[in-house]
Amino acid sequence: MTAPREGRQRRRLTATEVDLEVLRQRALLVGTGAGTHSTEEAEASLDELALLADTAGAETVDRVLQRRDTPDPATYIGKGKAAELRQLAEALDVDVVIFDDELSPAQQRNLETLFGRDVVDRVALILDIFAQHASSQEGMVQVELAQLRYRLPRLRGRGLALSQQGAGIGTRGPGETQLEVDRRRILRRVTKLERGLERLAATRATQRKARHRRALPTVALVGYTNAGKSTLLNRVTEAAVVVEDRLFSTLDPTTRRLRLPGGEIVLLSDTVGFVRRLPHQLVEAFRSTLEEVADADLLLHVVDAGSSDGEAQIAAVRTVLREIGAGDVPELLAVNKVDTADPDAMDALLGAHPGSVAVSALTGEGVDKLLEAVATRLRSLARIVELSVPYGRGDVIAALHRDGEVLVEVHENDATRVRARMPEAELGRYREFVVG
Ligand SMILES: Nc1nc2c(ncn2[C@@H]2O[C@H](COP(=O)(O)OP(=O)(O)OP(=O)(O)O)[C@@H](O)[C@H]2O)c(=O)[nH]1
Ligand SMILES: [Mg+2]
Repeated sequence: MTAPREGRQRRRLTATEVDLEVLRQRALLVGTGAGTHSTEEAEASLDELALLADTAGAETVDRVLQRRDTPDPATYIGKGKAAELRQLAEALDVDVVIFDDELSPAQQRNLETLFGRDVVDRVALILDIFAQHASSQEGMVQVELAQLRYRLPRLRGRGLALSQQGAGIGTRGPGETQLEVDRRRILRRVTKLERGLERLAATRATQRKARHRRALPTVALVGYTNAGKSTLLNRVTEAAVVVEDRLFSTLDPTTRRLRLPGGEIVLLSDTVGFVRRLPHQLVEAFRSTLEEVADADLLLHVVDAGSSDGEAQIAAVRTVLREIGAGDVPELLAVNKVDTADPDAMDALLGAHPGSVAVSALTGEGVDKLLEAVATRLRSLARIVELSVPYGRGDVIAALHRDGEVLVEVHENDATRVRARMPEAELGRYREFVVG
């Protein structure tokens, strides 16, 4: 790890952060074109990397786009290019070289040796930001787990931060290397964190079930990081979620009750924002948080119309949604920041996405219309109905379980009373049993 530059303030780091941290370092960004199909897309990804680097506290001094279809197994980029980059890094006196893709442990090691500087990849950078922003117990556990899973294969020859805390009496067997000790310690820690997360996930699942029993429809805010999800939640509910002009402000889900214009009460929840190629270690670690999204009745997808690549952000969000099993949840698109966005960009997004609504979460413009649209969509999706089914009509009860979601089933004197969430389309078949 490079020594801190003089006069630069450094925050105290946790052991797991030490070799990921890129705070206030001079950074050289290397675009790789990974996962992109054109130079423009690769540039957009590199723009995003610059934002991520900035959020992590690094200062981007230069950026190079080095497209490569098949990465070199040893150094990712070719040997000649690597030598050029080394010269550039030296000339610019950078502390860290950040690659816009995931590097294999060997590639990272080789590049560090070659450059004589820290080399960080996109995954480590995003993990670092998450580590800085996590504040809840669950959030911190999720991030640490993702970091450890990332670090484990990269242990060899790295700082071995954990070993610096002392291996402890009794942990070192005869002939055992420090590396093995470290690996075992990390594995134990991973297991412990996983257990902790399972418990937290179970609590979350219980809460979710309780919400289901109350039969309130749930709407999940999703979207690219910095799109304005938390601002919108704050605008329409009494929530006081932190809003900031930086990436990944929100890591922990917040849920609030919201009264729609028609009087229906729904639960609206805010959650972590997405980016292109969200590291799989994070998606894995945040699975229980993201399940809230997959479980929602409706997704309110917020897109920042002021960003230069709104469409690409929408696509990136949908990719992550599919990854977390939320690809089939109905979605309503809120085209946000109408107060400042370029009207042409606004129109393009609205035109390309029928049913989308223009809003400003900041000024409140269009928000009433958006809530109307949410209410209409929810009504078209499912209704919560009370039915009274005479004993002897077990076939109807079975059909209800098949067609809808039975929320409550109570046995009364001469009939079973059922509260169920049903798609509007199926409702007609049960008309004669509906009460109230
Ligand atoms: N001009 C304008 N700015 C907005 C609007 N909505 C949000 N913002 C700004 O956009 C930035 C990000 O807003 P957030 O609400 O934190 O965005 P988010 O989607 O929750 O972001 P993450 O939690 O980081 O994923 C803040 O600076 C907001 O003030 C809007 O309608 N108009
Ligand atoms: Mg937020």
